[in-house]
Amino acid sequence: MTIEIWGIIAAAAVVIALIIFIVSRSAKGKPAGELKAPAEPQPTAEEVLPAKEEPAAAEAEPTPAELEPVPPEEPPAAPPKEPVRESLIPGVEVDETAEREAAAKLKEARRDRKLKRLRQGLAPTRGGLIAKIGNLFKEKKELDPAIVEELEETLITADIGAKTTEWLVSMVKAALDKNELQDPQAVWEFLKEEVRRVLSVDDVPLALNSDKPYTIMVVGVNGVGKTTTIGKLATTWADQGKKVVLAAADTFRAAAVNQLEIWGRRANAEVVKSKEGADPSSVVFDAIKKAKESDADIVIADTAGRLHTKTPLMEELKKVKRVMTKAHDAAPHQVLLVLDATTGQNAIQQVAMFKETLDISGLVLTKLDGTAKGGVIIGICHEHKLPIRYIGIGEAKEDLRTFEVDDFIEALFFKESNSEDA
Ligand SMILES: Nc1nc2c(ncn2[C@@H]2O[C@H](COP(=O)(O)OP(=O)(O)O)[C@@H](O)[C@H]2O)c(=O)[nH]1
Ligand SMILES: [Mg+2]
Repeated sequence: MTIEIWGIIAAAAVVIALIIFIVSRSAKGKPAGELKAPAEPQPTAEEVLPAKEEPAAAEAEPTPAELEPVPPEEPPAAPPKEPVRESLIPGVEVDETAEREAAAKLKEARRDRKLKRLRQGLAPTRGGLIAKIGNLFKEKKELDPAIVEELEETLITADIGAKTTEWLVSMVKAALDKNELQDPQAVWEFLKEEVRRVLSVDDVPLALNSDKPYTIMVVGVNGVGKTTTIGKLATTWADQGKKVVLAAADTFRAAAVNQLEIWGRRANAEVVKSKEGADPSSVVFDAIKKAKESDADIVIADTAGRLHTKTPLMEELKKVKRVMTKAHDAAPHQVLLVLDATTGQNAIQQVAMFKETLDISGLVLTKLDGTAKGGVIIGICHEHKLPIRYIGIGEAKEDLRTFEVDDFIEALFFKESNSEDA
């Protein structure tokens, strides 16, 4: 029994030893734990996929990277750039100064051109009135009592108006009596300064940004240049970034509306209009309403200038003005009266006529380029004490100028002998 048990045990031991031997041989060199390795090929495969994607991504990148080959090449290119920049840095400072100087020169050149153009525009008037006054003094080295009479004659024939002539002559006489003027040149300078004083009426620019919309009513008799002035103002302001609405309140003639529409297109400005013969005040009301809705900066109302019709012009204009105030409390901010310089003293009477019914806030004197009667500006300002806001010295947009008294005086009293350009 014992022998049998020991035999079984020995046989079992041999079998176990054999199994261990076989197993250990089949799993040669590998730790037993790695039998679970079959699970690992999956991560390995997963690792491959990203590895495959990576090259793909790397391939996708090459496109930008293809452009980037330049940068790797650029670094070598950059260093040469830096030295160039470095060498430019001192140059840049020099350039800035040069640029500033060039800009100043350009500005001066522009101003010279502007003044020259103004002198050219005023040439007919200068050739008339001012040349006559100049000649009066040129031949005389000493003051002659007859000079006052001659001056009076010259002024009276120069469309300055009787009142203004009388006043200027009395001023010269008084200065002569006080021995303040020693020679003809001094009389010339005295006149120039008196004219400057007369023309310096409240010389402030329109406060376009003071309210929105800023509203301007433009009035004047037919043909003086209202629509043209409005068109020039609208294009100038549009160029400055302002949004302008035009009210075609000269409903009397269809042509007037068309003319305004042409300017409106140039200025990219909305033109509010109605049927021919419609009530002008309703057009202006609509224009202000539209300007408010569209957040426009400026409204300019063109009006009719006929004098002899069923509806009296002044009554109609008064109504337009009233309705403007209804549409916007502060409206109209300006009532500009346009005058044609070629009409001479007639323009002085027109101011009186319009002033009676409308609160005129400023004047526009057009067509100075085409008349020797521009001296009327002195009469207008002396008699009516109203500021000249703009002057017209031609038909182009830039020929409507903000009135600047000093430039105007220099251009008007410019002595032809000073230069060949005027
Ligand atoms: N030479 C010149 N012509 C002007 C000037 N202003 C307006 N005009 C011309 O005068 C004419 C009448 O102008 P318009 O605007 O229709 O006058 P409105 O009837 O008052 O609207 C037009 O032929 C304009 O071109 C100016 O400053 N110089
Ligand atoms: Mg017109």
